[in-house]
Amino acid sequence: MKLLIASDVHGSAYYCRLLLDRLRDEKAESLLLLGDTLYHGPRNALPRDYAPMEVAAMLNALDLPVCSVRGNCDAEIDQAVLDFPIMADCSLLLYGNRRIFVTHGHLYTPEQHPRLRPGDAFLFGHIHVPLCEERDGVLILNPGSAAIPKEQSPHSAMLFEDGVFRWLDLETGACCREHRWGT
Ligand SMILES: [Mn+2]
Repeated sequence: MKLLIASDVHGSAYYCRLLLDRLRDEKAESLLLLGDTLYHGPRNALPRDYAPMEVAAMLNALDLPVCSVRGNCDAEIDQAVLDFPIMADCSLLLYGNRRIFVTHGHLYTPEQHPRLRPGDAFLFGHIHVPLCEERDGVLILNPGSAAIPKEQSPHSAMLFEDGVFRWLDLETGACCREHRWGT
């Protein structure tokens, strides 16, 4: 399974298009979104080519499984225009005997989440900064933001395949970081 993981598209048609270019070029088999997909949010400046309905149309047209959790900027009306479920506050992915706890990051945080075992991972968005570090044996992961990166980070997303996480710069397609989680 090759999975593309992205967060915080915030209605940018430009960066959504780059994300789907990576999805195609990398031949990813599914797309996991970590929330804040359509609405820019009142505290953010408008991202490049802000066009929430164009983003919805691009995502709805994908011919592969799209999964998402709900971000703090995602509301019922966003769900009404998206063809895949976005309203869950968290979800779990199983990878062998490991669990990946998936959430946006405003309700559960790396500091506060249901107990995970060493070897599990906590995957979130929300802070718009890529992250890869281990805390108490739990791998803390963040793909960064596709549209509104913060702290001088690139517009980014993350690939997961065969126990390896790779961070991609959406504008160049280059891999900017890699973490081998093992099998
Ligand atoms: Mn956000």
